[in-house]
Amino acid sequence: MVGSIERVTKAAADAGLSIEIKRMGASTRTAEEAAEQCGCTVAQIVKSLVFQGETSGKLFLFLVSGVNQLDLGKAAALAGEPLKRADPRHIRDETGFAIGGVSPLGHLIAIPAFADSSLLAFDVVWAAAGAHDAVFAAEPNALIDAAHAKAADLAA
Ligand code: 5CA
Repeated sequence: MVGSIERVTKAAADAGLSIEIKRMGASTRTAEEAAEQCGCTVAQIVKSLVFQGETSGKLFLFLVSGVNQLDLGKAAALAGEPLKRADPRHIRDETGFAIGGVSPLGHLIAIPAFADSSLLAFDVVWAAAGAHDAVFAAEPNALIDAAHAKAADLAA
């Protein structure tokens, strides 16, 4: 997707987060693949999961540790409405990213975001950077701030 990686770079810079995007030359579509490529634990991979409000139709972003499952009840309580998995095309239209490369940063349209507080236990976490082989490392607090996300208990 043309411009996706550049959007992540710009959003990070605009938020004062210094990142270096790495193209791995191999798939980082899943948390397991990303961990293998980054040489980190799966827990240090930030999944960027997009859900849709059943009432409003609005999208919500949940940044979840690779080892955790999003608790939909907790997520719905934070969103203020029941949630369902978002349609991949809708995700692409609003974030500008295809599934497997959805980044916490640089969406086309601002999306309310929440982050799994268990990510805060690490010195460094890795997140997708807009393509299926692109990642970047960041200190979790700095990443969560740059993503304008609210840290919360999200894990099932
Ligand atoms: N690049 C990796 C690690 S940073 C990554 O993007 N992982 S991810 O977990 O954030 O993205 C894959 C996620 O997309 C899956 O965990 C799954 O929740 C979601 N997903 C996969 N297929 C679909 C689909 N058809 N519709 C909606 N979401 C999907």
